[in-house]
Amino acid sequence: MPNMKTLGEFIVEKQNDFPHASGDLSSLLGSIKLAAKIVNREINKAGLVDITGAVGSENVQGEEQQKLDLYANDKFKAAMEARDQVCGVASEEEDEAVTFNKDLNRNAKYVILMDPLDGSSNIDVNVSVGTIFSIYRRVSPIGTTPTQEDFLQPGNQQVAAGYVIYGSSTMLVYTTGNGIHGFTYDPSLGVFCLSHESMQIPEDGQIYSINEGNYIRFPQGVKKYIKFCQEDVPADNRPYTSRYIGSLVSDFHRNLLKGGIYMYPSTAMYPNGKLRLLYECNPMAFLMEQAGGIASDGKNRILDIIPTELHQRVPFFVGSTNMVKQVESFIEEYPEQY
Ligand code: P6P
Repeated sequence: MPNMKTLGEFIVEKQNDFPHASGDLSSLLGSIKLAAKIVNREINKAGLVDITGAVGSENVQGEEQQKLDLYANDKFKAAMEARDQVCGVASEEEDEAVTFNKDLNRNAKYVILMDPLDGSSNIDVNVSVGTIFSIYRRVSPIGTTPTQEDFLQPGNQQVAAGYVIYGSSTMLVYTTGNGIHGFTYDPSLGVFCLSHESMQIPEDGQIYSINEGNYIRFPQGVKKYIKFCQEDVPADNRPYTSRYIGSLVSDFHRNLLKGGIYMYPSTAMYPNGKLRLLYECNPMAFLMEQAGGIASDGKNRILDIIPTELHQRVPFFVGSTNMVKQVESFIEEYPEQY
């Protein structure tokens, strides 16, 4: 790799672009990097050790928790608590936000929200899964116990966001608001190396990602868009290709590189959509906008939605600008629920 640069070097280099940066965010990203390596090690041997399958409990979403869900949750929480930059963590796997009450953490200025292992039901069938994280500056006073308001901030207040994709290779992709950059893990060296600097998504794409098994209960506008994707119009590169892995991070990452749209609209089972605003949609929306794409709930910019509860769900449309705008126009033209 000609200009091999590690994630750590890149973070410090970019931090120097901000002369007033204290280095706390850089150190926080370093702790995420460490936790990602630990989780990656367990995922890569999941078939060999007793860490796959369900634990027999459910999370607040009512979803069966996988052993690796809880393992990843514990490792990322521990990594955050061990550093003095984070005063609290909200997680898909935790009913309430976890506040760290050691002085070390109470004086910290960031909170982090995360889905420690998204798509975990795919682990047992060896399909890629991911970690998603979102970082905010706290709004409560330094030195106090963080409050709900620290975690219920709109996505446009994020200071950083990213994901780890545990796939054919393991990558960490993040933004601090100055572009989106991808790093590929080299297990022989134990480092993440810069492999995709300043990623940009094509404004048009030919890939649409949606669980068409839910078609019958999709909103009318979404049904119209799916048929639009399937029309035989070679001059417009249609029909598009349908690709749906069932793992948000994997579908998102492929569409980011190739162009495309990921959609999780409201369905019969999830009338408000399935994906969670705070630790799935907001971080992915921040990343996508940094890559030149857009993200909405079908009508409104995801990053401008004012959260009301920790685990709230929203319909999610994210990807190439022209594709998201196209489905939004169908939703506007055909407002019927389904
Ligand atoms: P469905 C995984 O549970 C997840 O949150 C996303 O990673 C994925 O895109 C979606 O749900 C899959 O949901 O209902 O199509 O199985």
